[in-house]
Amino acid sequence: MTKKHSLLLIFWAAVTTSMAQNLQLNDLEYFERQGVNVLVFSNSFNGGFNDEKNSGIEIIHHGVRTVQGGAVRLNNTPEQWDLVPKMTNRKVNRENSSIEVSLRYDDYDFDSRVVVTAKGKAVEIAVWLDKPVPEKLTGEAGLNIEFLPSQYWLKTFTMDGRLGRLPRYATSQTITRPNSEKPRQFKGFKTYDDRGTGCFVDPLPIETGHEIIVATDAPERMIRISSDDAELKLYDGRMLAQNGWFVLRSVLPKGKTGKVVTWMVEPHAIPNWIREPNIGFSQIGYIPEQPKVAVIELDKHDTPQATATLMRIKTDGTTELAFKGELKEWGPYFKYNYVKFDFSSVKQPGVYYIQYGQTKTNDFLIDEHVYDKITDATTDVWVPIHMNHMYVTEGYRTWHGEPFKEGYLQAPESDHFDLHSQGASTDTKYKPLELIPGLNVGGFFDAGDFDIETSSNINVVQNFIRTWELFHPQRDETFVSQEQRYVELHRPDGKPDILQFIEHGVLNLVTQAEQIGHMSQTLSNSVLDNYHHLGDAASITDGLHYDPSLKPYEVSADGKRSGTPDDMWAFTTRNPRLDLQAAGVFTSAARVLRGYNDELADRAQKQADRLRKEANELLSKRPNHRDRQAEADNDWLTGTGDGNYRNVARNLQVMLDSIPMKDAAYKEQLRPAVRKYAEYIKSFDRQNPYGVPIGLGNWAGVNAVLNFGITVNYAHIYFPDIVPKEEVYRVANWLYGCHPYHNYSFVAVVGAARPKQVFYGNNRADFSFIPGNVAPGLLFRKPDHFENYDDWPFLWGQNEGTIAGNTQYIIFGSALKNIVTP
Ligand SMILES: [Ca+2]
Ligand SMILES: [Ca+2]
Ligand SMILES: [Ca+2]
Repeated sequence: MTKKHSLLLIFWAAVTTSMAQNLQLNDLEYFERQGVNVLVFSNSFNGGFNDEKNSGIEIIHHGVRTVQGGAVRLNNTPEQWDLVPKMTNRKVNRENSSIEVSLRYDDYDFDSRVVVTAKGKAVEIAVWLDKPVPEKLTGEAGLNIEFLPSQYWLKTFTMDGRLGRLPRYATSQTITRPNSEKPRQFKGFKTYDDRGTGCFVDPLPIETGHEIIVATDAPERMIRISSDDAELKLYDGRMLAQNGWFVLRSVLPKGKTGKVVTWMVEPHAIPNWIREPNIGFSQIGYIPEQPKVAVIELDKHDTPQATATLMRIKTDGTTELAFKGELKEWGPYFKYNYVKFDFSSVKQPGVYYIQYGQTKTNDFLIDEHVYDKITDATTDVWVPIHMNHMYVTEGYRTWHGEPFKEGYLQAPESDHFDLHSQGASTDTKYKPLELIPGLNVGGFFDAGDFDIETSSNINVVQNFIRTWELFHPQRDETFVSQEQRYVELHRPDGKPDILQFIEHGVLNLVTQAEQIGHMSQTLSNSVLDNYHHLGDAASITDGLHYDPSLKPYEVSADGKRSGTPDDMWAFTTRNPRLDLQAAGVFTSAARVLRGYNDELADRAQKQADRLRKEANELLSKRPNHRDRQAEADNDWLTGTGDGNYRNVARNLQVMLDSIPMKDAAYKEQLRPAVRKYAEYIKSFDRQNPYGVPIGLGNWAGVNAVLNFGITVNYAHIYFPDIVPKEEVYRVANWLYGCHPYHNYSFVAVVGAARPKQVFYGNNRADFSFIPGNVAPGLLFRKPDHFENYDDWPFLWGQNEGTIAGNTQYIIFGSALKNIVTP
């Protein structure tokens, strides 16, 4: 090689290295350098729930999505129900290394463009206007970006050289302004109760200036943002809403067009940063005979080790090598690489941890009894806490008083929030806002909110009935008195808890059928300002009947009525398919409750017969269209078509469930379908390193994973020769820690060494959890990122437990316990 050539090579090597340090627009259409991803509307705002804190310009900083919400917004600190821009266009310009999005607010006929351009290690974010900001929005519309509080609180920052520290709790200052100045919120609803003042609260900035460096004390979080043409203002979004983020914004100037605001944003990158390996394993541990395979998630710049070790912690506290094994490569899945560590050969009961390179896991058990208590926290704690219309107490703590004592009003016509609506007709004998008597009885809170979602409550009762009929759990750890409307945890009362839960669910559903005439869509909040309630459920409403003849906040002389329109509503638009579902569950409930509560069993049977008859009549009047999906599903089972997996699994589940009621010939007929299902189970080993159906939706996929787990369990119970026992551990492994992002258990379950610490329960403002909860799990952010925050509970798509999902978990767990410890 000549000297000239080698110099050229050195020159090119230098250019490539410095290029590699710069942000590059990659094939997945985001800006990337090692340790930093800048996404520009890979995920756009969602119309159903508005600001889910998952959209706009986002930064994934050393593996954690710490910045989002970059967009033109209309508020200093946008709340969930503030308006979000609709993305009307997205253009990727590879020549300029830029991404341009067009944003529109229909409510204000306001269009803007945001152009993000790579400039060395930074991106320039610029707002362009073809027409000036509308009069109504001047001073309100601005370029915003949001920082995840749990990753930024207690970190230092400088603004134009002035020092500060981001606060752990929000205590900055606010002003009030006339409601007329507040930009419209979702469908015209209001997130706040102004207590008759006619004013809304607006936070004041913590700091203002032209250059901010956040997290000067934490290189993995440090970001420098500067603007020559606009003032930067730093706000604390938690002043208005506990799920708010730190917000940096620049108000768009009045009367200007063209490039109106320009920011330079430079996220610091730790040189040659490589993400620490995530060793996925079951935090609940393993029984000696089960397969034991850890899945190790590796940065794409990481070089896989050849081996990993399993260490045993002896009873004297010293450790010894239990097993050293070769790693098997699985390969890439989205942004990471995966290898597997199989230590199935280790069967000696004991306390262990896995060591891979420098990374050690926490310890876990290998023992016969690791699955014994997996449903106890859910049945003994989570479920009774979600019993509506009851006072619920545990030891010294009251979880909530008796909610909604004033009952439920007939909903007027409404295009509502939380995906609810009421049609023009009430479909009942009640006038809009008339009290429907008796509905404040029984039922379960939906999830992190407090409505009774009727179809979910039907699922809940079904799930309990299936659990009861299959396993007859006699567990009695809960005192339930319908007469006293009182529930006490950990106090046995001589009655199996599951029967009491079935009774509680049926009480609400049967009363709906009796009082409304059919099933409601939901019993839910009438006003948005109490829908986001965090605290005692009994304080959501004032407990007094709403009387429109009184002024708001005024109470009648007899103390029974108030002028505050906070009463809950029953949404009653008739849905005969929902009525049929209810009829089905009432029939099973009548069977189960017979001999336990005959009066309720009779009521359930009566409503089952009536609803079935009426629903079938209503449906027969509808135009008759063939159910093509059912046909396709059937084809799948008989091996002649593709079908849809979810339906197939559901249908197979129904067939498996009916085996005990049918003869041997029926069971034999199912063999081909179960064989096909067994192949289907195996197909997940090729789809992803974890071997379960991983969902990519806006709600992480735990329901699909649990459904899968339940069907696998039942297929094994009835056809162990086709679906062997080792298959039943797939879903358990996933739930209890063998999954991407981190290795914490998604279930706040008894026995797990490291459960998740925060969930989106109704106590989420305390960064806590309700024991026994199951998180939705890994939320997929386009184009290639899985996420489950364990320091920030507020994203429901990854952290909210639901009553239907958690009772589904009880079936899954009961079946698994039954299989592994007969
Ligand atoms: Ca709800
Ligand atoms: Ca009991
Ligand atoms: Ca009230």
